[in-house]
Amino acid sequence: GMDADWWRHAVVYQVYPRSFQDTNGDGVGDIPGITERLDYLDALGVDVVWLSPVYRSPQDDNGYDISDYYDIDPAFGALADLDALIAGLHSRGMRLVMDLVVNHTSDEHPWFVDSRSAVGSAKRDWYIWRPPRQVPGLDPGRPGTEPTNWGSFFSGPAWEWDEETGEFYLHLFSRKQPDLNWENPEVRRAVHDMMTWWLDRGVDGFRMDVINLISKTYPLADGAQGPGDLFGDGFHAVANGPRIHEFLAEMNREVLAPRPGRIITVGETPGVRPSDGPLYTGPDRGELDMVFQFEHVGLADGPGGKFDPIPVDHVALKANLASWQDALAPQADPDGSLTERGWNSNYWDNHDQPRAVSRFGDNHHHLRAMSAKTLASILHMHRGTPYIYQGEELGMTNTVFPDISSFRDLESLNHYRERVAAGDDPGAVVNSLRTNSRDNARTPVQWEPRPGAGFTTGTPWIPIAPNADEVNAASQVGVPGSVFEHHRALISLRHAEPAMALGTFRLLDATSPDTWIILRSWKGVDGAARQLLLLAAYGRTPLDLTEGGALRARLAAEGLDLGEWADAERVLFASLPADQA
Ligand code: ISL
Ligand code: CA
Repeated sequence: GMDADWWRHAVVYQVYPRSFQDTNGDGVGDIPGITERLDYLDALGVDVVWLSPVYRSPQDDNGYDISDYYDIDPAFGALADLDALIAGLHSRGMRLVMDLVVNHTSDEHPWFVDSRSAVGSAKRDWYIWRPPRQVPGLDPGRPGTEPTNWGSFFSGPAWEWDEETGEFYLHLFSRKQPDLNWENPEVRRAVHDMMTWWLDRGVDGFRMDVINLISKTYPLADGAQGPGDLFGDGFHAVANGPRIHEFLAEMNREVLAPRPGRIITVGETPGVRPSDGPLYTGPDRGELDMVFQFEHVGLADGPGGKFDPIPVDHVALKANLASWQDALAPQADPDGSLTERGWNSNYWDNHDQPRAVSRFGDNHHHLRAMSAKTLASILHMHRGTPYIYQGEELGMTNTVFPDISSFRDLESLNHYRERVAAGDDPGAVVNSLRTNSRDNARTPVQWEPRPGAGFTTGTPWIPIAPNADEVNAASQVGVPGSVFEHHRALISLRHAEPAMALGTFRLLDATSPDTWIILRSWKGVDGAARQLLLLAAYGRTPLDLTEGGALRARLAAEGLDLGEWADAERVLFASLPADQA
């Protein structure tokens, strides 16, 4: 019996099933493996498990290409295994969020098989088909006759030619992920029915894959294409489109609203800006509880995109997260009470991002754990629901890729093929993939220091990172000072301390590249007041907190007197070097 806003106090843990725990030695993680590890998740203290897709799928994009929304892929188990997982979670007071991938299906989904069978198929209009562009001298279907100049997210054009019916279909992702046509009310109804079926089965919510791409801007039109670009930019024609809020409000009315208080929803929304936050997540809007923004992770992309990585500017990173805090800050009413205008979801890591400790911290041996703990403290001190990606709670790092054969992700492999075909040096392309490849996040969870890392007794589908003997759960659970115990302490603090979940947010010393200082303030209805202060060193320079020091003076100029905190009941020092703590 938690309140309707229970998810504002919750911590979500993402499981990428393929890499979490294998139980049958085939090298692929499975649902029984998750169930076996529930006591571990319970010990960590998380409230919700978000499960990346386990539906039946040809696995072109590791399950983000679904061929049957009502069944489990045999690689992961069966429906009965999912029922057992739900029961195991619920008996421990945890909930299950399923991934909902409905911008596209697999090309092997019966809907698409029907749709491509004939121009006159009853399901033709469930996907986005267009005749070829008429180009003098080019046969229909040849490169250059695509309906628009858009590239797909996974290299190559966003259109695939269908010889049989003489038209192209749209696929923003791989050619095995055709986009559904959300303009068609039958499509929307089919998705709503499917969601209801899963809720009736006991799942507690949805993480909605690229949900802000479901409304396209019609007529579909060419996007900007710079000199040297292989394709034009279709993103602006498909992101946050004209009917997106209508579609989400309809879904909410049909599926979610009838189950008030129980369901948690988070939309994955690349390209949203802070001003979009209240539109997607405002309590008065009836759309989603939260959205994932991408601006902060985008700070690591260079001019050439994610495979042209640049070091993250720390001051810009702080500023970006603070801008989201401001955009979704509660409104203070005349009587002093606060009205929520939306809610943030806060993350460093997921299955599409390289490991946070490598990207935003320092993964070298002597700084790795301290970096991971500092990042965890910073994440938790932002207002909003924190999302932890499997292995993040252990400080897992990016892996080492000896050559192209150690990559598995189609995004990396397609990019390699495309760039090499365009004449780039193969070694240089591999090098460009190393920092930001999604495979960094997808190496198996490191449970124990032994062959297979406790993940599998067989051959893992992707190589285990070489530091598994050093970085693993066995050496951290119950060990004071470990990254795992730091996460556990932060989660339990969030549950106990209303200022952590609900307090207002203030960033101090915003322009310093060496600090990350956050003040959270909360007032209860009975007048009780609580404050939490995070003083984190970011980078290699320890904080100088001495009286008369420059930092104290800067904070004093912003109205924060550190002297008043000298005997504070609880000061959360985020993993300062031992001599400072
Ligand atoms: O990592 C990305 C590619 O550079 C992102 O653009 C990513 O593709 C985007 O965030 C959408 O991600 C989601 O949908 C994809 C799937 O591959 C990702 O794993 C999923 O999180 C298509 O379903
Ligand atoms: Ca398995």
